[in-house]
Amino acid sequence: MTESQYARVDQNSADVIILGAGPAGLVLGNVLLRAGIDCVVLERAGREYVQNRARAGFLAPNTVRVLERNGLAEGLRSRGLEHGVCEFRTGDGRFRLDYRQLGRGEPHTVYPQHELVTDLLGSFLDAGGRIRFETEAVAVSEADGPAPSVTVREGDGHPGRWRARYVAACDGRHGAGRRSLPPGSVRRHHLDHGVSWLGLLAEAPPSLDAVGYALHPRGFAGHMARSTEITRYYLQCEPGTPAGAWGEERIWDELGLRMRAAEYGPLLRGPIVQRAVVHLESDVLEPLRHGSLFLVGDAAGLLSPSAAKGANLAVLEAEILARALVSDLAQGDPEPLARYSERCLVHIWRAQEFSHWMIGLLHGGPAAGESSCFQEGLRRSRIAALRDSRAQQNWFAENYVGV
Ligand code: RFL
Repeated sequence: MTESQYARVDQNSADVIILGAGPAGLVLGNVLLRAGIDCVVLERAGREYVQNRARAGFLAPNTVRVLERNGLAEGLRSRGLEHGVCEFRTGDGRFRLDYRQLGRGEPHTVYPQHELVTDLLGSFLDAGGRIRFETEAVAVSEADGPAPSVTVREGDGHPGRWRARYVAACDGRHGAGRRSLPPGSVRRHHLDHGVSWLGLLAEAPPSLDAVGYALHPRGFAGHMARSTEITRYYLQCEPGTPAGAWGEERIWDELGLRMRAAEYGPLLRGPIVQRAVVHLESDVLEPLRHGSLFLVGDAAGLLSPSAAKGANLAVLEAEILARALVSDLAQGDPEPLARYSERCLVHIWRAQEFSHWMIGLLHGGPAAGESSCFQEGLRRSRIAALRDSRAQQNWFAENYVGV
């Protein structure tokens, strides 16, 4: 489309344009709105889709504190469940870690991400926030100048353009924020772990009162409660396996086998209501800024789901950026904005390091094939250290709930 065609479509503006209504975008929007900063959220999907997309569930104590101090924790305080135990099952037996009693002595709060998003959305709209659903950001332009713009495609296919002082890309790893970075402006550090998980959501109560990590010669299996009625399971599968490849019966049989249900108790079965293959990949972008364009949440760095850190980092980064934007726009102090990238990267690399350690614990390491028996030896040794060493358990607990 030419400049003159754009001139004919509506010109919209806000001080801050937020791309994406996930945890990052909605925390950012809420904090900015409460501080009186003019902002708008542009979201590709419809409201119903956004409110029903089941993903994360384990919130770190610091995430709860961030939400609390911004008045966003009412739902999770009343409906979230405290969680503090994980159980490891291997060919050498099983053991439990009550991580509430270890490290800093703090639990997780189990609260499904789509419920958190629903709460955040409700509070944003109640406070008069502006959000455009079914509005896909196509590109961010002129980010190296003082007036960046975002070209969009509305739900009915019409193009549009928004102007802002700043753009916050909270639109995930495939969003317009990342796509719009000029080549060479930002470095991407990427690691493919060579492992895939079939992520399943079952309409079935949890089968154990702990996060379950099962290490089996046939592959990893995981169990994580989402509520008293819903449980997330993971099954390691061959990379490239289509999500629909396995029937429900086979899934439950395989979960039972790998979780050693015959020894430790049966799994409570129910319909599988969602499934997706997640290939374990990690990346970090550096720096998290190009001019007036900032990267937040999954757009800033992708974490493998091995340690459940992604949504937690998204919330933390959103608060850091919100405060920095308020300093700049309301108080005329650009210093915190200048330090945004550096501050967040410290947290991101720490979370990446622990997630990577978890993959080593659950899978032995990125290398498979010829070195796999060596990797298996390392993995058994790591598990034994976690079972036997109080120092190792404290280290684990601190990192497991920390962001
Ligand atoms: P989100 O949640 O992906 O939201 C991005 C939003 O941007 C929209 N969007 C666009 N909008 C406008 N224009 C465009 N061009 C757009 N492109 C995309 C999308 O529609 C969407 O609404 O990113 P955000 O806010 O950065 O939040 C990140 C978290 O969602 C993610 O890190 C976690 O879900 C990761 N994760 C977990 N994290 C945890 O902390 N604890 C967990 O227990 C946990 N479990 C998980 C997970 C991720 C999983 N999957 C699906 C990879 C379990 C799974 C299975």
